[in-house]
Order: sequence, then structure tokens, then C-alpha cells
Amino acid sequence: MRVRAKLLIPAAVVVLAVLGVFLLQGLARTQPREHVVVIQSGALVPPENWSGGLVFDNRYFSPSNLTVKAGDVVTWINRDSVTHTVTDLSGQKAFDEVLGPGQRFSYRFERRGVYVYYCVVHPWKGGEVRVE
Ligand SMILES: [Cu+2]
Repeated sequence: MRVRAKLLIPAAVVVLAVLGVFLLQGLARTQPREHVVVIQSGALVPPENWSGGLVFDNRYFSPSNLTVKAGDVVTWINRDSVTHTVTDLSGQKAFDEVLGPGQRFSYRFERRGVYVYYCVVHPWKGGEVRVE
């Protein structure tokens, strides 16, 4: 009986530890994440030979293409010296925010889909958030 108890306790500790690791992994997977998009310094300069369409380039929004999970938060930070906007062009018009130099704006993407956004002041700056 004593020998059995001595074996049972370490076995129980191992089982609990393994269960704990699985639980923590599950939690980590379901925790909403925050993603950062930087409005780059110099984003006010239009691309050469700009023809009027949106340009998805990390020189403007970085990254200009981002894939997130539903429930995740995206934070845009304006690192440029002038004011920019983060304006949703999708039918949902989920956000339209003016960001002065150094300002940031966060939005939680609850609904799946593709959100194309741009800057009203500098309309070559395209960005896309794909919510899965
Ligand atoms: Cu801008």
C-alpha cells in the first residue's frame, strides 16, 4: 500500500502537469492578439508615376497586408510627421480615424472578411486586413 501511494503521487503530478500544459496552450491559441501597423515616415510622398489607384506597399502602411483571427485587435501608429487617416473602404465602413503624428488607433475585428482601407489625405496608401 505504501509503495503504491509513493508511485501514485508522482504519477498524479505528471498527469496534472501535462494537463496544465495543454490547457495553457489552448488558452494561448484562443487569446485575441494585437497586431501593429505602422504608418511609415515619408508616407506622404506619392509613388513615382502614380496613376490614381491604391498602392499596397510597406512604405506606407507596414505591413500593408495583414491576416488576423476574428477577435484580434489591430493598432495603427502614425510614425510620420503629418496627419493621416485609417479609413475602411469595405461596405461595413468599420473605421474612419484621423491620426496626427505620433497618434495611434486600435480596432477589434470581430467579423470575418477582407477590409481594404486607405488614407483620405494621401489616397495612394492602401492597406488590407484579412480576418479569418
Ligand atoms: Cu496619409
